[in-house]
Amino acid sequence: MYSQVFLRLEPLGLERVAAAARRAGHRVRIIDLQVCSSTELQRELISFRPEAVGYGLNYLANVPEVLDLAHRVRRLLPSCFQFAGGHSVSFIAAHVLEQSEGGLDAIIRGDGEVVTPLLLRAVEDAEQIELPGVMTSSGDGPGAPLMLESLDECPPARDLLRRRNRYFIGELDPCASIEFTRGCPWDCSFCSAWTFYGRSYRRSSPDAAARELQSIQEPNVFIVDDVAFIKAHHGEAIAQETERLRVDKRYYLETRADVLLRNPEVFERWQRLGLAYMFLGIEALDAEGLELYRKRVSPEANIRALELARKLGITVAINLIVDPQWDEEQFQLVREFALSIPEIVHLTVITPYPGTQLWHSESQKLTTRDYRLFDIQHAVLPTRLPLQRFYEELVKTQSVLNRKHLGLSAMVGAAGLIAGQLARGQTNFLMSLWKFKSVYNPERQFADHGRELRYELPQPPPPEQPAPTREQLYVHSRVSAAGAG
Ligand code: B12
Ligand code: SF4
Repeated sequence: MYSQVFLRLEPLGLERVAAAARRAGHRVRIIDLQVCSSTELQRELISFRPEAVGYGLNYLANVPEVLDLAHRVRRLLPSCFQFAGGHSVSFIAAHVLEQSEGGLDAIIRGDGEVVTPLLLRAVEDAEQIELPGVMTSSGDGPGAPLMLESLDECPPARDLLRRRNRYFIGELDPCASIEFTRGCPWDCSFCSAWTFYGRSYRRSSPDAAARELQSIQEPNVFIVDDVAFIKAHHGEAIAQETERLRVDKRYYLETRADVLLRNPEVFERWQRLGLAYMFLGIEALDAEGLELYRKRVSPEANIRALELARKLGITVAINLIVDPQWDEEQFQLVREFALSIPEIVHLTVITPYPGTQLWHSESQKLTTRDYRLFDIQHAVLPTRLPLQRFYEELVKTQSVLNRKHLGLSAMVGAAGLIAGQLARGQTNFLMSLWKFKSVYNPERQFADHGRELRYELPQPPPPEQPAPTREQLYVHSRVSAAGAG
């Protein structure tokens, strides 16, 4: 839902996989259904007649759409090899493969760059598919999923995307994306970033990162790292190369309060380089909530980080996690808090995603297993308020927060900026200002629970099953030597 209002960003993972396939000699096209219609997809399938189609499944909420698409493509091109990969599907590969009922031939778990060319070669040579991290109807391939040793290898095939001017985040319109690091050393209970990468942490070389930035045509860049600038010296080294190459852009990144407090110099340097927006996952206002989410940050540190960001002149957006057990009073407290600070406040509803520890502790309580509701804007756990009331309170709070930044006065303030964007033919930010009411709508959100259900998430683990060890949660179980430390 956020992607309909506040942002739409390029599919970097898919572009990297496309680059790897192209490097192996294949002719590759990308259709991003965020910006292309299904008619265009159909036309492309008929004219290009691909021998293989790969679907990006980073998001659980997209699983039903991909399953339906795989059947459509099967009917159109019966001998086409179809596979999927991405973050979310990596945790439930066997389940999705079975649900596809022959629509999908394989699912790649983990990084896609190394194994996709091997898979395509096996398909071309009509060999039996037995590759690490590749699941087929005959089962899982041997060994752990293959990791890309160096992030500098196969930079994303950005040239394959049409309509790049449709990607934006807020007023950073148009906006490209870049990856400086892969992995996260923390272990929050609601998050699957750390379980996906195991304990690995990889960094791009400063020289390659700066050159990639230089090659980007857009004036704005989203740095997609889970936690930016954990290693201050790495951030400083990229900054130095970026300065040397005289790259002039504006940036958006996501990081943690404690990282900002520990490494203020690197953020200050990037602010001078054009860092305009920063997203901090504050998640909870009290120590108890932070403990529950295993955030390993104190409420005081969170407040100090906000003060520091203000001093640095960086606009901050924070996220708070909504507990379905909140009542009217709790929502009121959050509204008051949000209005008392200048930062942009986002709310996301706690959701036990497969691959998180929360999935193992909370999934028995799920009120629904409809993939489409797993977008952290719907309640999939029991609510204390009646569900419709819960959505009314949630949307009321979100509209208060939204008005603070996208209301009339904010628009008047942004008039010059919008005029500049219009002059360059960019309308994404302006359109986003009108969309809020149609997307955030309590009746619509409540009604979403009553839609016809065709595909569900896997059954939760039985309560008597012992909690998995950390290692059992990992997709990438091998720690990469490259760039670690
Ligand atoms: C950047 C980002 C975004 C961007 C999306 C950009 C885009 N268009 O892809 C924005 C800010 C828009 C976004 C939004 C959301 N996000 Co997000 N996002 C991320 C983040 C931080 C990095 C993703 C990334 O680009 N990584 C770099 C690239 C290179 O890696 P990658 O995408 O994983 O791709 C690799 C593999 O997955 C695989 N692969 C990927 N695609 C394919 C395709 C094929 C065919 C193959 C073979 C392999 C393959 O190979 C790639 C190369 O190794 C991840 C966290 C993470 N570490 O993954 C969360 C994450 C994916 N997001 C998450 C969530 C919850 C959301 C939102 C639902 C939040 C919200 N309510 O707003 C929305 C949903 C947006 C939507 N479209 O529906 C969750 C996923 C939860 C889930 N299980 O579904 C994650 C894991 C964050 C988390 N910690 O929980 N997100
Ligand atoms: S929420 Fe952020 S800090 Fe916590 S594990 Fe996920 S990516 Fe890391």
